[in-house]
Amino acid sequence: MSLGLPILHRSRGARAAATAAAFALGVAVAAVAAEAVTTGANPKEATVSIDNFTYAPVELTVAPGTTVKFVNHDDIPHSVVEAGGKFKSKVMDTDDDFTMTFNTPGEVNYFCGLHPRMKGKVIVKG
Ligand SMILES: [Cu+2]
Repeated sequence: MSLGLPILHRSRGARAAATAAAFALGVAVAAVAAEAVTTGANPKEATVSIDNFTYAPVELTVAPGTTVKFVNHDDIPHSVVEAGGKFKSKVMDTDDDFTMTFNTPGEVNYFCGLHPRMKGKVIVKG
């Protein structure tokens, strides 16, 4: 009987380890699946439209590595200026666009250099 207990302990430990491994594997598979969705038909591209002095969507959430195209549909020139000065588009006339790739997770706040009340945000989430 003194031999039985250690064996029982070992099998319990092995089962716990197997469960932990299966869980870890499940998480890994889920992560790969999510990645596949992001990189599938539309390989990490998104668009922000500028219409009637408004960026749309005003808050855009993207995966790291996404290239965002800002397109000015207004009859008025606009631009895209990162709040911390990290990037700045030229002044975009009607139908002009500006592209920027967002690699670092975090929030990027921007505004229009010509109309500083126009504000938008890109949220980069891994
Ligand atoms: Cu503007």
